Amino acid sequence: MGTALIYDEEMTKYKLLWIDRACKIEVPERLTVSHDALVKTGLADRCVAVPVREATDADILLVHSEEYLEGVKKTPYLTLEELKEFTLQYGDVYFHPNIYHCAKLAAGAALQLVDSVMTGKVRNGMALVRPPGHHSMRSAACGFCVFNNVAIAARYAKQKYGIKRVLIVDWDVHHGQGVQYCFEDDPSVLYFSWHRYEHQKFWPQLRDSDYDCVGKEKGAGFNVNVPWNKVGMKNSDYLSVFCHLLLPIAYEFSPDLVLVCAGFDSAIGDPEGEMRASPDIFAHLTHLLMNLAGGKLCAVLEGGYNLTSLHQSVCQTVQTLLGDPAPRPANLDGPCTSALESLHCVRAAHRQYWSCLKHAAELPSYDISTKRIKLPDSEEEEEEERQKTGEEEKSAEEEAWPEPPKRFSPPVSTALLLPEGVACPDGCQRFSSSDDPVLVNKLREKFLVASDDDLTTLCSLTALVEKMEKHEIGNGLALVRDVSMATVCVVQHAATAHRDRVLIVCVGDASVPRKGADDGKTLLVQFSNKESGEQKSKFHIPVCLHKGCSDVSGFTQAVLGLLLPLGYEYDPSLVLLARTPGSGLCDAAWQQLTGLLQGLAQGHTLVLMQEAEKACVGPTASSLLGVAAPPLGKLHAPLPEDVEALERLRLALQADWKLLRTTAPETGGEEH
Ligand code: Q9C
Ligand code: ZN
Repeated sequence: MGTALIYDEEMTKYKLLWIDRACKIEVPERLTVSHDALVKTGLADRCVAVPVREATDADILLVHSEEYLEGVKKTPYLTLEELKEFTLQYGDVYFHPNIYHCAKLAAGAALQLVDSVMTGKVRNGMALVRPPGHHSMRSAACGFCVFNNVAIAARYAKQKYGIKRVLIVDWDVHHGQGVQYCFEDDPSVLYFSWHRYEHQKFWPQLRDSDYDCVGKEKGAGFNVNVPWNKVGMKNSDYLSVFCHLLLPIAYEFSPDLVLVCAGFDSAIGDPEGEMRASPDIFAHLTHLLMNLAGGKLCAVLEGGYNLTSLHQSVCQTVQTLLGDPAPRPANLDGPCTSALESLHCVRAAHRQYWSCLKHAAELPSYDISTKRIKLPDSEEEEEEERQKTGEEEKSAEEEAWPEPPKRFSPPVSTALLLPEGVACPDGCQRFSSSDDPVLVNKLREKFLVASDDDLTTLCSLTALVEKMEKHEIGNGLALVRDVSMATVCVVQHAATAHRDRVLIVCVGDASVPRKGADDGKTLLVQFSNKESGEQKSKFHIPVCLHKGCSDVSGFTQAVLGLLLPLGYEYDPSLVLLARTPGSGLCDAAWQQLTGLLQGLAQGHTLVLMQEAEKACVGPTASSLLGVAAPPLGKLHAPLPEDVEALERLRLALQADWKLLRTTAPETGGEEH
């Protein structure tokens, strides 16, 4: 199943017709450079081109008032002076004789995307649109937005397809207040937004954008705001919020559809956002959402004003939607203090609504720098303030950043090493290697108890890992007699062949000897129900769940809040996922794990399963091929003893692993 790309040149055919400092960045080239880049990289060709359509009055009225629609309808016939006048009612937006037409196409594009995904024509997709939508309100244009494309799409999807829950992820650097206002009392639409806030000093300067605006009445808990109080947020800050806030809530919510307000002004180089996340972070943000809602994800362009960072980010997003492995994320040096303060506050504000956050710390008692500041009351005061703080008109300093790393999509996606008589699922390659007698002898010396059959398997495994190193094969699955022996063999091979780091994830009680293995070349995370006593090393992390992995909620919590951040910070070049019988893990949770882990190590995951687990070959192979895992359903509260144990573990490890932090150090320093 493919990826839809929706674009129409018509949406480049309006522009700012007068001088307006606030609006001059919203240019037609935003769309042309994005689309050109998709064409030039060959990504556009790999997508299913879906035509736009005009949203109908009925579509638009799902969100907007009749008076407002009627007003906008007249704009094509206004003179320049009248257009300026019309524009003046609203903030930071401009009108043009062709913008009504484009706004109908933008909203219609979002609806076409929803239709393509909901009818199963494609798995997911992206719509490149202008004007953007998330600031526009029931009766007002705002922030370059005319109609609220994504809000309309959410209402439309619920109405037309009868779906119960929609998740809207707004990773644009501005707060989509229009989306918030539309759904703030509606528990069926969960709205998440992070945004530059600076204690309410940044546009749109709303009290409503702060972390304590959690939704109203029945919708309380279904509006999640992450205010950034400093500029310069980086990859670590974004990933921390995903792992410790958005994903746990999203999995608990269990959406039927994910809509993304995909603005890229949150990337480095953007003059509005002034953040420092690299364009390739969007590959990870996208990937991390792709196993929700059975993979039904619709991304709709919002902001993004640095043309270079914009097209790079768009390509990263689309390439990930197409299923190509994400590049290894760079510079994950942990979240900054200000980001941690924000994260802490949001988690505290939402702990009463989400069982995954029950254990989150309460609001910080120290003098939080997230306190709101007094806004200047008048423009004169504002000017005074500016002079005091020496804030000059910022010269558009051109920031340089490296091109996003090359993304490999190996000629063979998934190779399986299966005993004779076990069928190879469609789409995978059955892996066979001829025995290399020299290697067999070497292995025989190391594995004295190995049978001839075992040695053949180990030999093939070694060859498989080598092909993964060379990016000839993406990922693999081996069904073996002895998972522990196979794990040791792969790790030993990986250690000698210049593999820098291997993340070993064990589900069940495979015993992996750790003698002299705490040199950082491997990180072992083991899920089981065996109490293991003291934490011994930062590179050996036993995760004990009372019912093993059979409690899906506890397991999911451990994967999202512990394994993923550890994995991202460790940044392995290979992930070994070993599974032994009796783990109690259901197929859906296993597939979620397999899917999520492929965001690491450029998708190089090698799954090792005991022969007795052969019923699981099909589901595993499908996850490795990039098919979205089935939803886990709405999650109940995890066992309190598991939550406590996980929290203890996280606290114990956060000195060594910065991505595990969810609160700022008490000093609340000013430094980044
Ligand atoms: N420098 C979108 O990204 N101007 N809209 C703010 C403060 C309005 C952004 C001025 C920015 C609107 C969709
Ligand atoms: Zn924006």
